[in-house]
Amino acid sequence: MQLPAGIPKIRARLAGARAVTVLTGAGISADSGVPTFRGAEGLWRDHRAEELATPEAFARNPRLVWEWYNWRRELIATKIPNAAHHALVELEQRIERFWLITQNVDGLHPAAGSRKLSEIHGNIWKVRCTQCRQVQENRAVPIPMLPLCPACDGLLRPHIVWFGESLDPDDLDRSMAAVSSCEVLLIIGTSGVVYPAASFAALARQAGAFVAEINLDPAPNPQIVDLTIGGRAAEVVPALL
Ligand code: BJW
Ligand code: ZN
Repeated sequence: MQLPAGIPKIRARLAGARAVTVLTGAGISADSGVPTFRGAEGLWRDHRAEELATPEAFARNPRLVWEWYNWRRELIATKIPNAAHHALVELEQRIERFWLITQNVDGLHPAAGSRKLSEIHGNIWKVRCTQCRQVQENRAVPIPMLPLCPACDGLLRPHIVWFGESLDPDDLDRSMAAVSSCEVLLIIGTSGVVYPAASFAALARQAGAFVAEINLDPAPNPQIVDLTIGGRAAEVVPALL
């Protein structure tokens, strides 16, 4: 395979960097077989994620929302991390100050071994009680309907950040600090339309970082990115090391 021309430039930046932050989106897991949100496979029974991933949708029809999550849990349970997830674990071990911010809820980064990590939109293998707010790991596939809290009998919901909900303040603070203090920001496999993650590239660049994007189908955004590489995450990311 002929490597894209930008790879040596990113390699050189990474080789000289003490602080590196990485932001990932659904595109990195697409190479493990997990469908992206805004791609052709992003629909479930004709519903878009925007219609199901809201507190209002859950209040209206918790069974429908849980059925969607059960479908995704079944699918994700069969998937494993790919070469891009593994390469980021290696990068974490090489770089003095490293932080990985993922929008993905599939748990494939921790499964690969990433530890310096914020899962800013939550994790599909955790549930939270709508009454007592206790968070628990739950790997049942499928989860029995409707799942109730063992402590208080309240309705359980996915421990995921839906549209209109705030991110965990500690995760957000940690991520903003990593974005505004890094020398290199790598943005891998995200459409960059969902906030606050969509603002991270501009924030890093304002703070003087070199910002590089890896995307199968990159959108033109030269104002906020120094370098774009068009390609599959599982091929490009390992080649950066
Ligand atoms: C490949 C590839 C391969 C394919 N290799 N690449 C400011 C302005 C406007 C609106 C807002 C704003 N601030 C907040 C909002 C509201 C809202 C928002 O951003 N709306 C926008 C859509 C306009 N944000 C929020 O509500 C957030 N909360 C918040 O900010 O609280 C405070 C607040 C609230 C309200 C108003 C103001 C402030 C919370 C957002 C949580 C989103 N969560 C979701 C759903 C989770 C459900 C679940 O997973 O179960 O998280 S949305 C969905 O999109 C999911 C993803 O993490 C997220 C990002 O998607 P991602 O990863 O980019 O995927 P895709 O599919 O879009 O893109 C894949 C990319 O990969 C593509 O580019 C492909 O080309 C590429 N690709 N294969 C490399 N092999
Ligand atoms: Zn409870």
